[in-house]
Amino acid sequence: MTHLERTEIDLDRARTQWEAYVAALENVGWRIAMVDPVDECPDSVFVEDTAVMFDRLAVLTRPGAPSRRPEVAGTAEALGGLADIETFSLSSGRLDGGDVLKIGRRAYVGIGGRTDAEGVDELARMLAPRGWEVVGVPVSRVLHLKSAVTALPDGTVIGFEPLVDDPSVFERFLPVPEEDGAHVVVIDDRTVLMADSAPETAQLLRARGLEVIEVDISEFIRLEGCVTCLSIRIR
Ligand code: CIR
Repeated sequence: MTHLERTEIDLDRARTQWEAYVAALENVGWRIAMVDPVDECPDSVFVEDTAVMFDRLAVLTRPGAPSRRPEVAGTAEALGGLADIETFSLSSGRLDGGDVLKIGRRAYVGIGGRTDAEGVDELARMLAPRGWEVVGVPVSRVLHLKSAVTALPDGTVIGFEPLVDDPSVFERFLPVPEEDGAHVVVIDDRTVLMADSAPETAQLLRARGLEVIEVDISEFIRLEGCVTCLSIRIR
């Protein structure tokens, strides 16, 4: 825990919520590949932090919390079982997947929480020849960049303003009324998945013409996670 108080987690409820999250992705047609559980890595359910997809390239990260580094091997193994996926392992600095927000062929990377400038530099050098632009942005009020902001299918960045260091770094920024409303998983051009604990934001997004699927992830929010962290999407 970094920004929240440590509280007791209801493991049964967490399992039920995780199963419903997986089912929600399956229901909209995603095929699920599981990363094997590792009991010694209690944060490993937040699998997003261990790899980031750029086209068919999976960048295996160097998590900012040293206790989370052993998680990467399991993700690498699961990715190795998928066809057409190339992998690259970051070798310097630190970088968590939760700090990487991709919009088009630009990746905004939060620096300050778990990710440092060295990790961002290596990522930028490696991705430049592949046509990706990497832009470092400050993060100081939350754990990861995507704890503060995510993006709608049309590229509009949404965030709960009190937790966003500098909304002006994004081309289009839309403030949302709830902290949990800042996190969406883009399912397709007109559908997003989000936590059910941000009903006003869900309404706001529906009014913009989006279909919103809601899931209960309260136990993971108490661990400083959100909807994006529980999966790595390969498109
Ligand atoms: C951690 O501190 O690393 C976990 N308790 C939470 C990680 C959440 N991951 C994410 O937002 N991408």
